[in-house]
Amino acid sequence: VEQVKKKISIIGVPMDLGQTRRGVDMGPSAMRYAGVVERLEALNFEVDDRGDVEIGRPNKLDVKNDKNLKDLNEVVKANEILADAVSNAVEKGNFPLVLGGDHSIAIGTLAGVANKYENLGVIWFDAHGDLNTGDTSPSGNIHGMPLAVSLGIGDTSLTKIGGYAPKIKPENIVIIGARSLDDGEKELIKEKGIKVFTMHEIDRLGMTNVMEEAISHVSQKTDGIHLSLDLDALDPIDAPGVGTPVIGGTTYRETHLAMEILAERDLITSAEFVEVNPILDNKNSTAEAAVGLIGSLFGEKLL
Ligand code: B3U
Ligand code: MN
Ligand code: MN
Repeated sequence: VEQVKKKISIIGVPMDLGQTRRGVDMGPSAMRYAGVVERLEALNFEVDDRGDVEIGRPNKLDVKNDKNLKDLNEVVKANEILADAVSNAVEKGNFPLVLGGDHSIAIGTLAGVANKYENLGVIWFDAHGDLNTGDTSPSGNIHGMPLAVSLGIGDTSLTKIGGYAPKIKPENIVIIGARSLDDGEKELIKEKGIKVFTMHEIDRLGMTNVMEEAISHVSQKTDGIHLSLDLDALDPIDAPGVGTPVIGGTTYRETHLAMEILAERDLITSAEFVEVNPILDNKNSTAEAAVGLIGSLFGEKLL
């Protein structure tokens, strides 16, 4: 019997205002160019590409305000629009697949998803914690803050996006691949008891065990799980086209395996792939890696 597959709504978010390296706004185009729609259609999914969310331009870029939140107004506006688009997709019964754009867009994605669930789980692949606030951030870049914001921590203009806060609970989060955490982030991780599998645990346990533990942690009390994958979780050798590469990340193969394990368990209910920057890339290889990972997440097999 042919299984009825969920329709996938693709939402592009050409956002580059959550950080200061231009070009990540072209991430959605690069992933489309790398064949994301065709790849999913080949797996017999019906794909509805909703196009891109509109992003405003400030008159002057990267201006730090007294809150240490760069380009705050434009980031807020775009995330409100994204939250609506994602929310519509979920209401139609579709699987929202969001293509970034910098990681500040996770604020809007989670705002659009989390109120559809009693207890949304989050699996967050990243070299970073993305747990800063304007008070702890060394950069003022909002892409380093979305996980804190979704916990309801930070400036209310960000935490109230979508009209409610918090979106998620600390015990329903797992971070995988971390290797660059700021002091304030480390404190928050301890204070909230957030489960983190750093590169140390991945080296020690191997990706299979990390995924088993991560899934058992995040699937206990949750009724849906969002996957947020920052391409900088991967080693810069395999994903050079990212704004803040950090040496010593997961390999393409390991990350693939993680996606395959998630596909086998069939637990992921929404996903986003972020921080692909074609300007910094080597012949679109990072977008191609992202699309390969998306294929595996949706059940592509080698044989
Ligand atoms: N933690 C640093 C660096 C950073 C965060 N996210 C990325 N880079 N991609 C910050 O600015 O918050
Ligand atoms: Mn990130
Ligand atoms: Mn990152």
